[in-house]
Amino acid sequence: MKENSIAILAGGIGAAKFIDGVSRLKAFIPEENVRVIINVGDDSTMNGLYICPDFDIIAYTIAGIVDPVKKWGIQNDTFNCLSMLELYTDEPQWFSIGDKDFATHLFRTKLLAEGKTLTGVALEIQQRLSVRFLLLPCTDDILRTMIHTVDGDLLEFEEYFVREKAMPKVESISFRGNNSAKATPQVLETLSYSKKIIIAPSNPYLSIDPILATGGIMTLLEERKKDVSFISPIINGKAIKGPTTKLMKEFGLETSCVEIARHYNSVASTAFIDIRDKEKRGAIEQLGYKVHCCDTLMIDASKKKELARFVLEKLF
Ligand code: FO1
Repeated sequence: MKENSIAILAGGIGAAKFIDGVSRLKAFIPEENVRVIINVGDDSTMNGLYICPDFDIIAYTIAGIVDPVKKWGIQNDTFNCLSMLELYTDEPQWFSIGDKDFATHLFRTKLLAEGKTLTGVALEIQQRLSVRFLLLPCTDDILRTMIHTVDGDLLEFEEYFVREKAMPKVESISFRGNNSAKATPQVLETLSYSKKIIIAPSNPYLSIDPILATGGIMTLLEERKKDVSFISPIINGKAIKGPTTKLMKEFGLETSCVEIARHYNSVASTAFIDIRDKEKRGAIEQLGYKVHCCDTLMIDASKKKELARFVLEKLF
């Protein structure tokens, strides 16, 4: 891979914001030098269609068509198909898919039925959306994030996150398929040859761990630890979005960026934490990290661009 090439390990919305920031730095890093390794643990089949939420969120964001408020789904979408489905299925369609979004799932399901791999489908979709970063599912095998609640329920990711609004207390998380799910050759090549590897500010437990659980990835990152960095997904003990700190409390963990650093300690050696957590710098340095403090709260396009620029300038 070329000099300033990067591979970004990415989950949902937090990652999409950072990647969007990188996409606004074309002069700093050419698009062909940016590759994104995407979590597939949220994927599921609904109404007979194959849904890939993390891939779609990132693809729509980079293509500039993501819903600007929800940060998922397609902007200005309508929901006629969904309401007709509710009529037919006589049950609430709790996973809200818009009419334009349905086209992505129909197209993906058709290509998979024709024998294409998830990676092959991803390449078709990103080409048609004129996305010039290379977006790669972490595996072409089945890998599903499963939530074990303290009440003994076993939920698929979107059942937990959307249907139950991430309310159930979580006892543990497991990854159905991780004993057989293997990283694709494209992912292994990307993680072997990208100059730097960045773990995006996603939920470590729900979005990054499934990627690390994919056969071949953890070992590769451990070998390349000196070239791996993470961006903290929490600021001042609070998650910017989603259940990261709620999970940390339920797991009895300290809700701080220091705990995030502990979580990634075997695979990363550089930490980007928020300026509001600068007093945590010493504790993270004691874990062996090189630490940079910056404003990681990506409230608008310029903040996304600033964070991306800060990170890339520190890494190259
Ligand atoms: N998130 C919600 O909170 N409610 C939804 O109804 C919903 C629908 C949805 C449809 C397509 C898609 O790609 C994402 C969607 N999301 C929805 C977001 C998604 O559940 C999560 O943001 C990611 O899976 C987390 O990484």
